[in-house]
Amino acid sequence: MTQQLITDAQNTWCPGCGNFAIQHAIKDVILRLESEGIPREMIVLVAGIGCHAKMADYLNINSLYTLHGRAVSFATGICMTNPDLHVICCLGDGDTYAEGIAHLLFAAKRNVNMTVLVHNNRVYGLTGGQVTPTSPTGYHGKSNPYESTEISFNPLSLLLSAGCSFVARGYTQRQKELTELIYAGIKHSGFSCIDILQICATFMNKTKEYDEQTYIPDDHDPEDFDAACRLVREYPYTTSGKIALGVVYREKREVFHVGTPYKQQEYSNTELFVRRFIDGRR
Ligand SMILES: Cc1ncc(C[n+]2csc(CCOP(=O)(O)OP(=O)(O)O)c2C)c(N)n1
Ligand code: SF4
Ligand SMILES: [Mg+2]
Repeated sequence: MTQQLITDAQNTWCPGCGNFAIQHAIKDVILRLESEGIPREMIVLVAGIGCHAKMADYLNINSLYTLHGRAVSFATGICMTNPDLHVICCLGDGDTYAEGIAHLLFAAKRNVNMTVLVHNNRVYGLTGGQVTPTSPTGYHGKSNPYESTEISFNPLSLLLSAGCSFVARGYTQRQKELTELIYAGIKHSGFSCIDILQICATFMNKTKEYDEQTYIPDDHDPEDFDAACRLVREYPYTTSGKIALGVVYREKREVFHVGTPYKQQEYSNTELFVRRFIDGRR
């Protein structure tokens, strides 16, 4: 069963790439869901474009490659068409925090029922290590002739501001905890986003820094929004500092489309759905 989930497609990730840890964490979560009675046919993997996106080839589940930056839009369509599916997005930091940032924030605001895993290696990996919105200040990538002077986005702060109902951070060298986070994200009702500090062995190997700086807070209450805001400010992705892992924030909120004003029942009745649009235009 386990072997069947990893396809026999030729794997072209570099040796030591953190994507392997994410692949195996997802595999373990799928097996756990299956043991709970959720068949893999009810899971859809939506991938962006980049090294991370090869997950669509390497995991044997329903999956699709989309357009760079637009995966969340595709995923939203899937969620709205069949709300019974569990939708997991494997996205890059370039993908999500640059071209796709508007889609990410609006899906968070709307609380669309999907789980977004950001493979945050802090470079455009597939195209050769260029600067992304979360590349550290001072990074000398292939797209800049000198060291970058820009500050990073703090993606967790952005997500909290956008109203994301489940915000978490994982690390590829802590696979057991990462697996638990992915499971919790999928179980969350609404939009869950896990920023995964992913080792890029070729262009951004921050293993030493992350090993030394990551920790799991023992007294953080993920239902306390102010505490979550304070926690994510500890590490603004620009300077070094303590890096908290785990669920930063979670809240129960109405899920987009399943709740009012869009009733699931009406969506499944195409004629009624179209009629509502026509009536609404009069
Ligand atoms: C609309 C569009 N813009 C740019 C590209 C070129 N492109 C393909 S992959 C990629 C980098 C992906 O980086 P990231 O999303 O961080 O994923 P990683 O490779 O690091 O996993 C870029 C810029 C593209 N294919 N389509
Ligand atoms: S370039 Fe980086 S992210 Fe891409 S496969 Fe190699 S190690 Fe992984
Ligand atoms: Mg990247």
